[in-house]
Amino acid sequence: MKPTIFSGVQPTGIPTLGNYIGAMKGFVDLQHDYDATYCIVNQHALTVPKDPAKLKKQTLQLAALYLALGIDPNVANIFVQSDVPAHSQAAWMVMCMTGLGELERMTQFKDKAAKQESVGAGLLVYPPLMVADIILYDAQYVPVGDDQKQHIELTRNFVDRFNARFGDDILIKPEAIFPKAGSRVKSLQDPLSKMSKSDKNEKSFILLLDEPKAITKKIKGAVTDSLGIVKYDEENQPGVANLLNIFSSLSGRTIEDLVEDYGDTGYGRFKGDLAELVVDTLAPIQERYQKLLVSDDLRDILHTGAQRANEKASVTLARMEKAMGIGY
Ligand code: AQP
Repeated sequence: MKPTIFSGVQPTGIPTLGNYIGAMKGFVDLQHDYDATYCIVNQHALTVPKDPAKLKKQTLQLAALYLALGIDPNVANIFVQSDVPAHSQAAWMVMCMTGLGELERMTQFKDKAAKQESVGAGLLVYPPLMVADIILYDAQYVPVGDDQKQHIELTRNFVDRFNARFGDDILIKPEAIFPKAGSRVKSLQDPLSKMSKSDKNEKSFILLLDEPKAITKKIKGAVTDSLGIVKYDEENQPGVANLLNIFSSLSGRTIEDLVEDYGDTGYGRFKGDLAELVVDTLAPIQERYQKLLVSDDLRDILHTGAQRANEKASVTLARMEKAMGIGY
């Protein structure tokens, strides 16, 4: 039997190159070697106010993008979180066994709460929903970006606590899988902070559907330094290090090879080649996406995916409920 993986992305807009390199590229690369389940986590998207029509549209857009990236629905299961009620049912049990202090310590909660005028309780209890997402599919591995480290740790601690209290091996303890390069792609304008689609500065991120011209402009305008040497030095040259990670992830070339190639030739050729690489990587994805978005198959794929996910998730949920004494 293949090992199991689970991961998800929020339908909060067109994903960035950071989402792709940090997580979604791995979804495609790993699908044949693992029993893979990939979710569109639309309930997570409710943790900060969202326009309902936009959320619906973005859910289908993300489904089309999953497929356009190369996820094969006959190989990996793709579904929408809200189609599987077990996620919120299991999340309740997770919440009841998670300390308030643990949740208040989550850096993503602190960061996101600081940006809101009024903070909904969902923002605080979003990590237990993520724990539920993962454990319901008996996931052994979770391909994610580095910003999710703390949430995976929370999941692992929860599984230990649950199994210690109710019986060994009821839940599977997952491990994170981070990409070799680009586990945290940085903003093109502030290489000390994460590339995020919600960044107010559009020059800071590349969206997977950006036009070639915009991509080239953003990469050529990426903040670097005045040293003019292509070298991997996160501390003194964070902008260049970020571009090297992107280059290495998309080309499959090692950082050492890239450094040797571009060395002290300045940043012009380096940025130009990287822009071309990003454009060439995204062009076929964009072409497939446009066709998939209007295809009748999209809803059928999600419907079948939800059925499969419900079957699997209800088994784990029943195990959890039995262990906790829910039912009579
Ligand atoms: N910059 C990044 N580098 C590497 N990985 C990243 N991920 C996100 N940003 C980067 C990974 O993408 C997956 C899906 O993320 P999400 O849907 O939970 O969204 P997010 O992390 O909230 O992404 P954004 O772009 O920052 O969205 P907004 O601005 O809406 O909050 C995860 O595996 C994540 O690690």
